[in-house]
Amino acid sequence: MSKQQRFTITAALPYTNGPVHIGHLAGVYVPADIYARYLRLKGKDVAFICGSDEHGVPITIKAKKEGISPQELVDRYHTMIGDSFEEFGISFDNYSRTSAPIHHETASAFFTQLYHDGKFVEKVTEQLYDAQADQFLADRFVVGTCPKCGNPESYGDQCEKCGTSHNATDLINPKSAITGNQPQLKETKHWFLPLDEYSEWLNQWIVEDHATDWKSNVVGQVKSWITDGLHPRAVTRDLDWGIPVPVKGAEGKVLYVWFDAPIGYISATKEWAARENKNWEDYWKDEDTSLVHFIGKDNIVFHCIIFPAMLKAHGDFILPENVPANEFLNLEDDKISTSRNWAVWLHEYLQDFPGQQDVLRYVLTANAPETKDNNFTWKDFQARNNNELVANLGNFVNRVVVLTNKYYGGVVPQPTGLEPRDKELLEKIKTYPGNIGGSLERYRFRESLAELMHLSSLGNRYIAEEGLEPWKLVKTDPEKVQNIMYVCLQLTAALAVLSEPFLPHTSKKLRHILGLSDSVSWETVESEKALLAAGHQVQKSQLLFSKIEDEQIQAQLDKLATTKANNTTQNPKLMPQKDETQYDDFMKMDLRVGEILTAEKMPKTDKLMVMTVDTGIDKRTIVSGIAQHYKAEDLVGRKVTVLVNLAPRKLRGVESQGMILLAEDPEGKLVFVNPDDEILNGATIA
Ligand code: B3M
Ligand code: ZN
Repeated sequence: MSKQQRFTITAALPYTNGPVHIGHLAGVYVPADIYARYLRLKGKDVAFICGSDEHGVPITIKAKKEGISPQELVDRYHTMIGDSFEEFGISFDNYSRTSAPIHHETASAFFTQLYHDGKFVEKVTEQLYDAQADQFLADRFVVGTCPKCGNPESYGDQCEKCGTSHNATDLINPKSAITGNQPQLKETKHWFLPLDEYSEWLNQWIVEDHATDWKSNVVGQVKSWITDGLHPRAVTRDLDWGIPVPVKGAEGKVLYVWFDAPIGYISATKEWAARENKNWEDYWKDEDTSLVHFIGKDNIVFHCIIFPAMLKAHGDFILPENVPANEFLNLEDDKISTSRNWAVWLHEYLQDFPGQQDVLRYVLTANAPETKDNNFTWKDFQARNNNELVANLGNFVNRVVVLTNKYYGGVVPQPTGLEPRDKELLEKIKTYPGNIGGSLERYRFRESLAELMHLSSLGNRYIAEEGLEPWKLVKTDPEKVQNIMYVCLQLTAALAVLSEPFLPHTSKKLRHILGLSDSVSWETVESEKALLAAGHQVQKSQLLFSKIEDEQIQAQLDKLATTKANNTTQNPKLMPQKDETQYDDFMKMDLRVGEILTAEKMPKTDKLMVMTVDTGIDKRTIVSGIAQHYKAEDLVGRKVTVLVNLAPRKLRGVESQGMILLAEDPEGKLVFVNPDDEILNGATIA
């Protein structure tokens, strides 16, 4: 197989600690999907690979905050992210996950080979350690000042401000993200990949050899890191969530998430190949395969320095042909932020704009942060839909199909001697696949989408040219109208094919309306063949796009305004809202009105109060940490809310058979949550 026939296309594996938002889509998934769809249309052999990145500290932190296990957290988001990608039309050949056994095996084997080949440096070094939490502070467990740019909130492994990747011990004034304490140094053994040894090779391969064909933001960043000097990077961590380090003497250690995650591309390809009866090695070991990584700019160091160094050290794998990293997308002039809930979440968009996936795909591509950070606004979203998709593309297609039905009962008319103007347009159509494809092959997605829309504009101009409008000419010169409609139908068919990478749902609908055979491909549009032969029957028209009204946009703006108001007025110390829960899960809790019958402070403790509570169903013992807030004698006779079906647990030897609900403010003040009015003990609460 010659080069440029087989492609392995990867899209950054999303972390499963939250849903996907428009920033992720614009930066990574939409361009990657356009590229994959385009290559498939060109008849290439494509493996489009992604999956959930389920290890790493942010996942542990979030799970801890919610009081659930990391596995429960990643299960929830893996399903949610996978489902929304599918509904949105991201056409992964495989969406896998790094908790899959095949990934654990693949990543372990990769590490083991490098270990046996002596590619690591094994070192006992002093690492940051939080004595109170009894834990080493890797990656996001530690925050401090970035040694490069001075950002006071850099993480242990990477500064989000300047993108630099560093070791946690490089941070100035480090603080534990768990307790806020200043960490100590404690000795521990780790395995380091000596990146400095790859410096010269990386410089030659990226900075020199790809100086012109890779994006300048990518080459520029790589060059600056190499100039600053590459250092050995630990690829193992003292953590309990991740892939165990598969060597003796490494108990309690796991692979660094950025060591295992990119190997996830390989594991996901293996999983897919096994399912599809293909040979995965063709996609990762054959020099004729083009490997392309789609990522956001914060991932450049990992895909252009660390992962290539790993692949090189291993020796069996191909290296990326390109890493077309995008810049960031802002939302209404403010940085997208998961913690501040400043985002348009994909799953919410799909709910709020059902069936309108392609509108968002369109806007995110037209406005993609390709060479600089860009801004998404709801007004622009509405304007692009109404003025471009509805008024240009939708309008042209609708006119053509409606008139074909009106004049010819939906049958493509026979041309009656095409005039130069008609022939010129037919010739012009054939140049579009090359232009659109040429831009796509250079990763210029905005430019290629503009080309597509240009073709539709040409159609609109042609059909509405002074004196030639079919609706005027049909009475006086019906033969000429046959020519015009024939040409318009060819152009519409070309739009159906060429829009597929960008607007797959629309393309499918349009192909159906036109009854376009599956064999009509990208190449057919370039060829001499008619896309719709005279005599071919088309269906009735269906609207491809509909106007988005001001109210819909206002509703989105209101939602953001509420977020902003909450962010500014809210007590910053308040706990952020927990993740959504399901009705059924909530209904599993049996909450009742109860009454405290007796209360006694537990001896030798400050906080614990032992009470007998009448739950209506029974009288039982409940232990609660309220002794610093209430006196025993003030409790008797109080109505309280009790979670009665909580599994019993022992507190200082006394079994507590339920939980009394309490409200707690950021200062730690506790008060009972109790009904205002007199109500029967045992009354249910929901
Ligand atoms: N999980 C995405 C991120 O940094 C990260 C990508 C991994 S790709 C191997 O948000
Ligand atoms: Zn920095």
